[in-house]
Amino acid sequence: MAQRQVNTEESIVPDLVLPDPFISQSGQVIHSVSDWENIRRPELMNVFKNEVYGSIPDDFDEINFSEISEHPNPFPDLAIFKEIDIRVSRKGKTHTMRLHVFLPKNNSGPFPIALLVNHRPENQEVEIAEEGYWPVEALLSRGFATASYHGETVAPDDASTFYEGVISNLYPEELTKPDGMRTFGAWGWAAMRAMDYFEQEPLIDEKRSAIVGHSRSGKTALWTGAIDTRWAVVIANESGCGGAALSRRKFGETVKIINTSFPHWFNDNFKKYNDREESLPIDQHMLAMMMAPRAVYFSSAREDLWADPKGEYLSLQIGSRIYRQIYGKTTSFPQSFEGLKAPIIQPDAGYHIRDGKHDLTLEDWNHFMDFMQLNFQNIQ
Ligand code: GTR
Repeated sequence: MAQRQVNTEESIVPDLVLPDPFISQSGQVIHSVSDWENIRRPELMNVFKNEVYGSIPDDFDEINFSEISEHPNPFPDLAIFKEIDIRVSRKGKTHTMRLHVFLPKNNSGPFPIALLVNHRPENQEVEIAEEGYWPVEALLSRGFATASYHGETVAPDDASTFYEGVISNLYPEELTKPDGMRTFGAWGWAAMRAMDYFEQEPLIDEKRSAIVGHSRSGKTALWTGAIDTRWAVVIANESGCGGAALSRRKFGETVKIINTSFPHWFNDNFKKYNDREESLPIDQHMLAMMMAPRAVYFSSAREDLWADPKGEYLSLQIGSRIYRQIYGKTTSFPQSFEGLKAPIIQPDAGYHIRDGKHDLTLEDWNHFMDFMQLNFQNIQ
């Protein structure tokens, strides 16, 4: 039923009137890094937490990492393979999540790392390591370590059971809060625990880390990258509505459609904006800005109209003002989306659009690797 209301006609996209990132709630004009970081960024983070994604509680009593061995190493010549159980306790209860890690074998570390948030079929984490979705060999051959976890290791992707993981185990009080932790919070929490693991692993250079996600996991990567500034590079592939794409364009998937199909993804407050995108106090260009001064990358596919490729591009193009106006950089994007020819691989913010459908492919990763390499080089 919802499908009938979907617009994929550029000619009927409403004129864009976006909330101003550089005017604070009290009307103050934001010019400096200190005003941005102390006033406006925290204000916007609160709005995203309260009105859109819900919280990611970060308190727990204990965390430990144990290496297990369930699968054989699929790349014994190329990689050191680690299957890690991350065990987290809070108030006498425990949740255990699984992380898969590949480290280049024939070089000396510490290695820069890309973490993939996975939502492809469960129990196939190691199997997918051979496909374009998670091209482990290609990553290793360019000197990157890589890791992945499945969303279901912390929260089932199901409206009636999503809390039967880390939420009911460790943070049950979140369930009754209208701005409480839902699946994006839980999936992001898992990425933060993966980062906790990276920080104590001598072979990983966690200062050179990227979080990568496709589609619903792209939305997760963005919200996690906003909350957890330990990620140097944040990459969202075809993340669409509630991810990279501007909600006010109402092109492809809309706030109402996503909240109806996936009521467990965003917090309860976000439902207020069903069919009322204009009343959102934020739009997704502001989420892109939350990554600054770290680096952010969006990507789209031409046939993926459901995710609104142009809306994904515009939010980054508009959001990239943060690097120029606040951080004094030269980062910018061509005015015309339609005229884009090549991937934009540059410091701070990058983008590509490729032919084809909604998917995460080796072609996408090749551009991500170029972007990571360039941006990791600039880290002290
Ligand atoms: C779709 C959903 C999108 C996107 C996608 C995916 O059904 O409408 O927002 O997240 O799933 O994750 O593949």
